[in-house]
Amino acid sequence: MGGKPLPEHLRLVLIGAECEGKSSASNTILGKTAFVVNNNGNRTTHCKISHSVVEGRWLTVVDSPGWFYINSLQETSEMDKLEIEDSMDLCLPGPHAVLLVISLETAIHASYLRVVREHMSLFGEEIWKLTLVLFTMSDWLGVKTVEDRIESEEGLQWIVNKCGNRYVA
Ligand SMILES: Nc1nc2c(ncn2[C@@H]2O[C@H](COP(=O)(O)OP(=O)(O)O)[C@@H](O)[C@H]2O)c(=O)[nH]1
Ligand SMILES: [Mg+2]
Repeated sequence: MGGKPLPEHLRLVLIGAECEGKSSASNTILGKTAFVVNNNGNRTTHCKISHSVVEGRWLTVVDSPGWFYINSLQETSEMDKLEIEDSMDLCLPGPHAVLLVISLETAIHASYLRVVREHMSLFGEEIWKLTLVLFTMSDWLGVKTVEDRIESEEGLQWIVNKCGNRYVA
């Protein structure tokens, strides 16, 4: 594989709407239960950092509270906005990559897309250069592929394209 070698200490931040699987994915990446997963009304309210050593490399992961998927930036509480913004500062000097977490079962209609764009604007346009889409809930796909899913959703194509066509499932 081409590209830059991985840094000795990799710092990642996970962002996205609520219930897309950010905390679950963060735990999977770290290989331990570091973050509380949403259930019975429990939700991530603060960003939180955790570390692990994976294949001999230091890994830092910041999990963040999401925005409600149909709430405009204006409708998101000031507290949630601050927490979402703080996620980038929690792993100074900043993340190597930002994972925008989207469930493969989420319908990416126009308002979902607008809400993603509005909340991403909290970090400035430059953030997109560091961002890749992390697709969760791949069990939902069945026999379809991630590529089928992207092709079927114009909004998803826009997001993936904005991330320089970087995505993982
Ligand atoms: N079926 C399925 N459920 C998942 C997956 N990842 C997370 N979940 C469930 O989705 C819900 C939200 O997950 P969570 O990680 O808390 O999402 P967050 O709000 O984005 O942090 C929880 O009930 C998880 O158990 C997945 O890959 N497949
Ligand atoms: Mg969470």
